[in-house]
Amino acid sequence: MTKDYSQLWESLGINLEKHDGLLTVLSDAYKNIYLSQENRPQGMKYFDFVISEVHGLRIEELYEAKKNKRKVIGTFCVYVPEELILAVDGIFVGLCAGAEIGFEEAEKYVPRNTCALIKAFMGFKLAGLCPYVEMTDLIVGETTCDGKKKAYEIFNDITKKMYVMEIPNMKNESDRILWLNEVEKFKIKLENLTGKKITLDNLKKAVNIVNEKRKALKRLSKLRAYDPVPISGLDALLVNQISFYDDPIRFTQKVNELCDELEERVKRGEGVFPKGKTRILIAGSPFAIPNWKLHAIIENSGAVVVGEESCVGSRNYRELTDEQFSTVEEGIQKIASRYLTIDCACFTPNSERIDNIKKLKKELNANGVIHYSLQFCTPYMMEAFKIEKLIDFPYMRIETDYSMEDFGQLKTRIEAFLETLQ
Ligand code: BJ8
Repeated sequence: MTKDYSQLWESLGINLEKHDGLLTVLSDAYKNIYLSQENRPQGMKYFDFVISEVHGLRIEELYEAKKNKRKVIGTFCVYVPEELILAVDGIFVGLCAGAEIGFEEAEKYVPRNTCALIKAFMGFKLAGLCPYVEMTDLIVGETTCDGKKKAYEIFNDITKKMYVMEIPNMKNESDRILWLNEVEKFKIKLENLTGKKITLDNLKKAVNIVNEKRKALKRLSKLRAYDPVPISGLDALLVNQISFYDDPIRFTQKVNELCDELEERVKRGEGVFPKGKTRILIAGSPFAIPNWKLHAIIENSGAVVVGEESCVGSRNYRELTDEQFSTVEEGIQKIASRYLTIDCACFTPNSERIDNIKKLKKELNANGVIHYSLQFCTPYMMEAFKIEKLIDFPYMRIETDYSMEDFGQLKTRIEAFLETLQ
């Protein structure tokens, strides 16, 4: 950290003692997992800095923005349209958490067998460890899986800030109408919250900002198709995770700078690992910061992760919003239909997801796919079985959580899988 933020944290009601402990654990984990990697691109220095300041400088930026009457809107799902938040000059932040923290507190509100992602976002808040939640003016949930739906009711009792968007479970014409209606309602909610109207001009600008961010992430993804691969899976994962926290314009610029450097590496035939490494695509549940476990295991077992078919990955940036619209209503329609292309396992049927996995595996020249589901995440656990029956390439299913207890066992299984790919 560049300075002492204790006063700021204290003003947000953060538990300073526990928070210090959290930062120490995080910084040690980061050193061990990230800074120990060899041959990292120079462009990762910015992302290292962002992580070192994730509860510091970024929180201070949000604090300053709030002083200038800007609103901070927290989200948990890639279904929440960032474009509308930016159009009212709001700040979008992801609130999912990827560490086993505050679980004891969370389990006083939700059953033990709730997925780690839900217990973590509740736990961070209940343990007084999340400055982002404290910074928010509105927290947007969505009716995706049952666990989230019910957790949001409880989270609202705790925070009094929840607004929930109804996400349909299917993609029929009536569902499209329902969803368009929800996006329109969200627009009104944001306008009322901020006192700012969404105009054609600010909506077009916002759509462009988010499209540029997605284009930069797509560019990064494409560069991972090369052999030797110019960036590790761990580093690419980190960039994707930071996309939910950083200022979008600055982030896009930094990702593009990183990609310029990676393109040079590719031209020189240089990689972060030697040519011919076994290449893995991970598919499944999201990876919230600091959930780096699976990537770390795979890359410490002699393979490289070349892509994530995940909401912290391709599901977040695959589709752009059509920028050709000439009224606000038309823009809202384009945004609504773009979001309905997301192939979350909460939908039924969700056959496009299998096609997307096949396509991504091919594009990234992956040798095999590891399907990762968070334990108790029924939608992804179920789809993992279905996918297995419909593909003809090497594939393994993993169910895990945020704990390190199964680290050894997972490493053994993954090493055995990798051996079959050689
Ligand atoms: S669009 S994946 S971000 S809902 S892991 S809480 S599904 S039990 S996070 Fe998700 Fe939106 Fe879908 Fe993506 Fe439930 Fe599963 Fe837990 Fe999950």
